[in-house]
Amino acid sequence: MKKTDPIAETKRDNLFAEKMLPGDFVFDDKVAQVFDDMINRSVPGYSTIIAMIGVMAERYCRDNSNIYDLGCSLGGATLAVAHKVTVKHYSLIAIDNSAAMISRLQTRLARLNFANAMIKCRCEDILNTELVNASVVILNFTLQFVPVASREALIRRIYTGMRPGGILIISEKIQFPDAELNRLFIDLYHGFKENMGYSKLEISQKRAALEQVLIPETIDLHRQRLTAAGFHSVDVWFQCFNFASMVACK
Ligand code: GEK
Repeated sequence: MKKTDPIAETKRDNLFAEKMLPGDFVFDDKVAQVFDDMINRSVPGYSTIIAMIGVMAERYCRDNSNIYDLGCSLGGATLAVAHKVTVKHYSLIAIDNSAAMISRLQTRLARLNFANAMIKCRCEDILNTELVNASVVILNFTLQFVPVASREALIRRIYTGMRPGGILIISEKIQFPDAELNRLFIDLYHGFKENMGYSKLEISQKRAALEQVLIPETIDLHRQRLTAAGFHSVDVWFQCFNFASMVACK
């Protein structure tokens, strides 16, 4: 099995570079085409988070269990897990409701000779998908796109579908209760995006497009929801500005 990803066709993200009419962000084919570049230049620490998801999955994956990557996009986390986990018999189930993402992920897996391996791709809404016998569940920057009213039920269903001793890894853009720190982190984040080559116009148009679609919450709210669902240990393992990743243990 090849260790490197030969997909060099991922294009540079300039979707918001020209002045455009306002509209909500959607995960369509245009986004899927540039997604790797977009997420790497838009989420501080993305590559570290992806690598560490692999490390955590390797520790927690159990024989004959399932690992779910919910909202997998092009499979950044899925591939990190597939490369790290050494357990022989397990299934890695990558789910996204964007047909464009799933189709590109399938092409990628075929090129990497993973197509017939333990990775299964499903184009499904994670609010309806079946979750069973999970030792590891990954929600890497996905819950933030789920309607707020559906988040509690989803977390509870994930908990129910997990084995005792399993972990949920959940990464999110976050909000801060302190208004000054909230402003500071957003401002620092915009500085990060400028450093990554996005113009002020791109940053503001993308921000407007995400406003009604990506709803961030506080770490406290995530912690409360996870604890109320039954997870006994919950904490942040990574944070950079207004992006954080938490781990929750069943
Ligand atoms: C990564 N985890 O690279 N059901 C299924 N998929 C969904 C749903 C839903 N209800 N809502 C949103 N999505 C990836 C990055 S991106 C994060 C995740 C970002 C999917 C959506 O189609 C998109 O592919 C993904 O969640 C969010 O590690 O773009 O900031």
